[in-house]
Amino acid sequence: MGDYRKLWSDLGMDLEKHDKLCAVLPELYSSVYLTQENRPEGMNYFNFVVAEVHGLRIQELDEHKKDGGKVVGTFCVFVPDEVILAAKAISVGLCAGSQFWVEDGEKVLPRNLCPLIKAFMGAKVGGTCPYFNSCDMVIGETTCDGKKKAWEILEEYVPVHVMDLPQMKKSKDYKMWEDEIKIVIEKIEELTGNKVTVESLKEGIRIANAKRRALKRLYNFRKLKPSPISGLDALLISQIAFYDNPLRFTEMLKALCDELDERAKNLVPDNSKRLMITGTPMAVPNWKLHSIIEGLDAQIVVEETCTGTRYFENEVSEEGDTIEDLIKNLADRYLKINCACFTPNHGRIEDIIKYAKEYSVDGVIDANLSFCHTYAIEHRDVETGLKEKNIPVLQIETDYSSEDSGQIKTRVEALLEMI
Ligand code: BJ8
Repeated sequence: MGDYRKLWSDLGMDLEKHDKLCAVLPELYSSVYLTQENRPEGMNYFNFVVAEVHGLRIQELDEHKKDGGKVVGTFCVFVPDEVILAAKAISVGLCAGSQFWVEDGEKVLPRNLCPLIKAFMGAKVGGTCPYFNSCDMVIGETTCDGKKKAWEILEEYVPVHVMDLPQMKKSKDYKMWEDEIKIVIEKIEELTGNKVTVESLKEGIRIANAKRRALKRLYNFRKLKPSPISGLDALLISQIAFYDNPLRFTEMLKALCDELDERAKNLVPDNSKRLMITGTPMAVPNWKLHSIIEGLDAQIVVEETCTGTRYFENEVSEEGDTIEDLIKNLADRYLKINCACFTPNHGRIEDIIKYAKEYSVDGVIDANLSFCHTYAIEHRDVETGLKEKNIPVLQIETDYSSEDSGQIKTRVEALLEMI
């Protein structure tokens, strides 16, 4: 990575603390990712993105801001990127996946809280995330209680707009979500000074749909036996989707998929077990479970998570002549996401069972971040649904620390022996 200290300092970051993060990340990445054998050539682009994660992309955000553009941070796959794109702003996903940020998060939040929330808060409070410090505004949402209350504290550090996400999917909730999308459009227009028009919103929809299509194509390769790409690599690509330039990301992913097309012609069957991960999102650089599991005789072939299928399934329709038509299309697509914050949430169990079949999985790991109550409670339904189909399931509740890695490995080994 080049020298970006001036840029980071201009962003008001704590350089000394940030140096500590920069010292551990490359080592972690190289031990988890670069030790994999026979990776597709197309992964070189994604290696490069990680190597420059706090460098080149931040410089791009800086140039965009110097040209009068705005940067908007998000934390949830319910926030419609299409609207941000339509106002010519850049959207970056700010969910954080490292234990490094947890300590600073705990300075303002209770310790017994989901590590994802503590980590994103710590990244801002400690001044160690250049993405956060590039944001002109962040968009929160009323999903779980932890996030909902965290916005009140985050507002002391950065302008926050909170979208009121319904918790049910009745017809009135669709109407409510349409209203929330209208409000966020106004907010973003106000921030950027750019009007969201039918044409610009359609363009935003096209860009987001193309990214979804490319991710879906990637996931389709994972249905093959064996998958021509590791679960670790697929996870990394999904994580990068949240902050890379969407047009470039889509092109690079398409190129990787073209390479996988070739690979798919010469697959050598193996006996590794095929697993699905379902549960809470894995924000970058949370590669903990994937690296433990794929270090054993198993391959993760699908993630029913927000850093997996929930991010790209279902496209937004481009049909319509008015902003209202397009807003309705957005609401319809986004409310198809099955997050445990909704009640009831039977659609998620149906999705899990559908994917288990489509990806020919031998077992499922229901992986939830500690203190995430909605997903923890929903485990019972996940287990019941899978048991009815005779699909083994293992529940793992964990955080970002490595203390329980040995124990997780033992439990996954036991699952693999059983299947
Ligand atoms: S759509 S999963 S991204 S809310 S922060 S709920 S892990 S306690 S992230 Fe999420 Fe949107 Fe739903 Fe997806 Fe639990 Fe932690 Fe809350 Fe979390």
